[in-house]
Amino acid sequence: MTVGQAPAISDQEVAAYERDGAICLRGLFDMGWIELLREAVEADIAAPGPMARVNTPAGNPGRFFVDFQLWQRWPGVREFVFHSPAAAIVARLMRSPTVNYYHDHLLVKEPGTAEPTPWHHDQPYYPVDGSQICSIWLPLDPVSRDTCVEYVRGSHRWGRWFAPKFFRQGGVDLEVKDPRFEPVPDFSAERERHEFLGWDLEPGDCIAFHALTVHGAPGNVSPVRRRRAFATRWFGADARYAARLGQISPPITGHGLSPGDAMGGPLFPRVWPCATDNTIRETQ
Ligand SMILES: O=C(O)CCC(=O)C(=O)O
Repeated sequence: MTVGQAPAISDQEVAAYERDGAICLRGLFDMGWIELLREAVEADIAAPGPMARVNTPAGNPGRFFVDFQLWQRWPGVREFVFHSPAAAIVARLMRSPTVNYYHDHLLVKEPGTAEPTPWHHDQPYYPVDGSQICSIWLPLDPVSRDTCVEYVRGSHRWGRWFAPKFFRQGGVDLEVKDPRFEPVPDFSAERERHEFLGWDLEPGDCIAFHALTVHGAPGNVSPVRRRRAFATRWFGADARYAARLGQISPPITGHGLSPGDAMGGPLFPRVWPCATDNTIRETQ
């Protein structure tokens, strides 16, 4: 497993992340990391955590399973958080001198799952302000473009905040009262108005995206292929704890932070710079 120096991320790739709000990075995670996560994911499906949910109604084909905070229960995931190339990747993309870990989100769509992931962006779910919040969406199975999460190019720069939805049954509103939030449009009906980004991915590839980039995903219509995705969320130096009016997700409590505090402490640990050398080289 590559704990040492990871492949380079170019200035052009950093600029593409900043411009588009989502970027595909090829082959940055070797199969050792993928196997470690697959093992943890199977253990988690067999013994889910307290926030796990099945978003497929009983009787429907397939199964859309989600869970959170695997890093707190499975040593392989903790190893990934602290020692994989992920922290260095997001430090480089966010141009941040430091990275703290936020949380993880497992999203498994078994073969034949019809439920889409509703259009949304992530930051309205979070009690966090700041522009340096980045996710890595890491598929543990091959994913084709027509099963991949799709991103609305540049939407992180619109200055709009859309009301969050639970993922169950294609999207159910959270109880939110924040006057900033507007209803999320049906972007599937606005194909002509926007550019949508999505990719064919192999295990080892990932998508890095900004917390305000609008995205959604189709079901997994493959009759045979699973779609196991492990998403991790990371803070840069400008992230601050913020009070939100209404529900947040995931509901992480016990951190002791007050509005305006930098994100940190044992629940949001510093992972970059780290003790091991997993520096991402800077190239032209
Ligand atoms: O995997 C999916 O279906 C959606 C992923 C997602 O919404 C996220 O990582 O924020």
